[in-house]
Amino acid sequence: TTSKTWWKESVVYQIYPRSFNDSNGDGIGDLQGITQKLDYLKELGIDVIWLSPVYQSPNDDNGYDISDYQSIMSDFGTMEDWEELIDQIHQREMKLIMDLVVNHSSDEHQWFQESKKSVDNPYRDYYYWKPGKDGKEPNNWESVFSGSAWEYDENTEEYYLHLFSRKQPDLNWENPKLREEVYRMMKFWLDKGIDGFRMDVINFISKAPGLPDAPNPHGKKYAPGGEFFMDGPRIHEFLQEMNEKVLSQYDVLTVGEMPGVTVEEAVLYTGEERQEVSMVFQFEHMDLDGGPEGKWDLRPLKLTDLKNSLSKWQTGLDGKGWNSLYLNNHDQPRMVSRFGNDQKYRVESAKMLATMLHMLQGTPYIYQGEELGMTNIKLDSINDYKDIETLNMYREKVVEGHADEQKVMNSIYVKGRDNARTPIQWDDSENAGFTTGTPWLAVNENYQYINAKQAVLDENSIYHYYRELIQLRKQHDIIVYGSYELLLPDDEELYVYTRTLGDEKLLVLLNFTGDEKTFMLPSSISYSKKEVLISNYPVDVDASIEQLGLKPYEARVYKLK
Ligand code: TEU
Ligand code: CA
Repeated sequence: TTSKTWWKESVVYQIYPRSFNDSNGDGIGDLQGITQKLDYLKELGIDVIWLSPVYQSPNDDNGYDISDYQSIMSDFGTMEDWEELIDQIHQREMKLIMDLVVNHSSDEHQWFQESKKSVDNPYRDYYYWKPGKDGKEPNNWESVFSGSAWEYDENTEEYYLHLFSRKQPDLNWENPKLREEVYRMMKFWLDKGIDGFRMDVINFISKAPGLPDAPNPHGKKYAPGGEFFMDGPRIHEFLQEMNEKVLSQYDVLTVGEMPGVTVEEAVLYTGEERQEVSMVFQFEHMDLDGGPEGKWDLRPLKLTDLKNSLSKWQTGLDGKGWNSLYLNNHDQPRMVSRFGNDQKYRVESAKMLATMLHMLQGTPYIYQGEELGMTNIKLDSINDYKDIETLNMYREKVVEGHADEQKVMNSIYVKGRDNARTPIQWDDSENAGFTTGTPWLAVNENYQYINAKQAVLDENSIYHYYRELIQLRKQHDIIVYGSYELLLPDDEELYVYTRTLGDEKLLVLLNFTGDEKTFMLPSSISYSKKEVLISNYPVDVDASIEQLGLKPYEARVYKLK
């Protein structure tokens, strides 16, 4: 059964600080810039802000490489700026969750600096150090950011593990001293008043003993070792310990980012009696348009795959755990470019996708700019890109591997993380009002007509549609707690589902195409009263719903009784 909890009824808004709002003209978004925009977020109606990392960092991976967990990145401001920010958030009755990045630190963290000094340094076991095997790396694992997951260090003649960049050495959670340090650091932030954590790749922290080689059927130089570090042997033990020692003493929202997590594992992570995390970010629906070679191996999305996947998570966690709902974040392309139509039907399809997500069971996350219908970008040259994943992949494939440049650039246009990281488009002035200086990453040139100022003034904008969706969640328990059922499972054009709570039903109708489509109400659905809760086209509320026409990318939600 599902208990009622504030974090189930909340809508979360993610801020990627570097790209949100620059207050001092250095081209980089910052904490004071965020504070200036809090009224905008309050007006939108969101309950919780998730702040991507703002800690001291050399920015090899834009703050996901932390060199000091208890101080603020100077590019973003000071601890006083941060205290002002949380204070202003709380004054507006919103909450703040912070990013917890403890699968790895920066190689510039003091722990790592000590660790690399000698094999018997007290910090040596804070990380994974190993001697080479036959003059090569200790195993064949591939880094998520290309190349080997091991880096050789001449000083002690050993390798250290880094699942991400070589400036992100993996922390060794087998070491109880490291765990205690992490718990102390978490308490530091919780005692400063934060309302929870988003936990970066938290299901990677327990590695299989011995770190065995990954299967490598195609005889490549390196191979993905996921099965030896995703949902590893001690992961539930570590999370329960973290909960017992830290989280249980606070009333918090925790969301574990978990690539590769299955529904069965998610039931364990989010089952309330198990005391691990509130919810997880799963990746299944993000992987449907990638092929066997991974995200850059482009595949067209089949709507039935998306429906099957979301339905599995909806029914699999109902009454057993809790879903998080997202289509965007700082690692993913813009949803309207990816799943909708970012040209002729940009507004309609963005609203349709938002309807799909916000009517599901779970806690919805909005990524900055999503509420404006911001789109992907195409920058002319690889030199205009900043993301380390993109740059490393390009180097490996084009510079070293001699792959077709145009093909690789095309995969970057479709999937590159910088699509999500272009500066927020506040208005139609220079640099979209993001900065008075030179933005750290190009502004999308469509800011002249896609921007917050326009959206707030236009009552038919995507922004106002999000406001409406958020308000509806506050008014109708069924949106939060109702059970999900998929209709028309084999339809490649329409996504139709119901939610049920007591004697009420929601009927959610979504047209995923640019054409008009007809919907026939299945005879299994009976009702005596109907009401339109929201739609992205004008609707004749009295018209019969036994058979109805749906316009291009139309979304419509009925409440039936
Ligand atoms: O992302 C985890 C992760 O696996 C991503 O690398 C994701 O799979 C990839 O971006 C999709 O191509 C988290 C953070 O969200 C990401 O920004 C960090 O780069 C990464 O961890 C390392 O901290
Ligand atoms: Ca700045």
